[in-house]
Amino acid sequence: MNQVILTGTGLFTPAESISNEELVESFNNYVEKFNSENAAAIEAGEMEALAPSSVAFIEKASGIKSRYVMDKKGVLDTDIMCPRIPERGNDEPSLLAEMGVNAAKQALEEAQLDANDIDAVLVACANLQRAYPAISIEIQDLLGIDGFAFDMNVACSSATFGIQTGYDMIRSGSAKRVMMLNTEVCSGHLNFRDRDSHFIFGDVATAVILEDAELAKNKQGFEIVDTRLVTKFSNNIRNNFGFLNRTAPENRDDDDKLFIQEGRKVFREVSPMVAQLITDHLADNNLQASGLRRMWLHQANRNMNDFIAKKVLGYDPTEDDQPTVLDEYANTSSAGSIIAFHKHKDDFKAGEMGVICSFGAGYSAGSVIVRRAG
Ligand code: CO8
Repeated sequence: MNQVILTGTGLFTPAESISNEELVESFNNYVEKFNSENAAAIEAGEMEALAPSSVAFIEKASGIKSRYVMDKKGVLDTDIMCPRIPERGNDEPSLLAEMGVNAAKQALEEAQLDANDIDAVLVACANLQRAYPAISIEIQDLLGIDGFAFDMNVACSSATFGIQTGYDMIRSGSAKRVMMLNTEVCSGHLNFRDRDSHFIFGDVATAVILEDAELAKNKQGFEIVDTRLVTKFSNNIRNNFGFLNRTAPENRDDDDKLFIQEGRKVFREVSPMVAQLITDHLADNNLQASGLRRMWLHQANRNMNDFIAKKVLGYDPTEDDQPTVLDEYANTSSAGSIIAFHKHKDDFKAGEMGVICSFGAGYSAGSVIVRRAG
């Protein structure tokens, strides 16, 4: 089997950011307007008044302080509460492809590669903007890459599933160099009128380059030691958007055609599942948690990550053990663990080990053990 090394990462961050204060002000204006427009029905007990959101709740429950978005104005406009992103012509690059190309160029630079050195492109994400042609094939074309490309969706876990897919391809010899991208416009699938979830997500794109270690020019990369994936069906995080919606037009715009979740249940069920996955994965590789320099966890919830890291490490994790980016980026679905890795990997010394771990809808979770080369 060929050795595989991760030699570059890239991050595209949208220009606009929304603070909790701005988001809550907009939400509460909407609530006030709704309640006053429906005052008679609420008074008569025919309708429930909406409750306001709160900055203090959001920060305590999730750790999120702000999020980047592709369109701030539409999200904050109480008459719209949705990003407004003009449709592009078929001869223009799509939004996701454009974001992905931006992240890809950075990753190529770090890997000291040209686009035509790559022979497979994977887009692994939760929010694909169209059915086909694949966004990955469009990115392949925009960058001038030969070979092949395909899209895959394992919701928030997509990055580790994408890394394992690329790792397996390189180990078996079906590709030598793989580009794996996570392109997310989560704001397009978020119900900004839902108090329970309006604060959760943000937009971003990340990229990772995986190579056959013998070919790598960047010798300072991270060897992939091993990967492991797990899935278990659950309806607790769900989005029923899809091509069959038009066949039942009476339900086409219902809330379940956007992100919905039972957040408490997700927290309770997924956290132990992820801690067990990492613990078992380390043990099966004859590794101790004490040998880990860092964990780059999926960025959904600060308290969830503290729980997982404490369970794995056996003590309260520091910011250095388990860095947080969700305070600035919010939950960026598939991209979260890769943003954390991108921003917090350069201080690693040769031989130091870490775990990239993503988890989410499905349920699904993935663990990738890496060791700094060089
Ligand atoms: N402001 C003030 N109060 C609020 C608010 C608010 N905005 N929202 C809820 N409350 C209230 C509730 O009404 C409740 O009140 P009461 O106790 O009186 O009933 C109280 O606060 C507590 O509510 P919760 O129990 O819901 O609060 P939690 O402490 O559980 O926190 C979280 C809620 C933050 C959602 C938390 O449960 C969480 O983060 N869970 C994990 C979520 C998670 O990891 N999900 C993964 C989803 S990602 C994925 O895989 C899908 C990707 C798809 C991308 C789609 C893009 C859009």
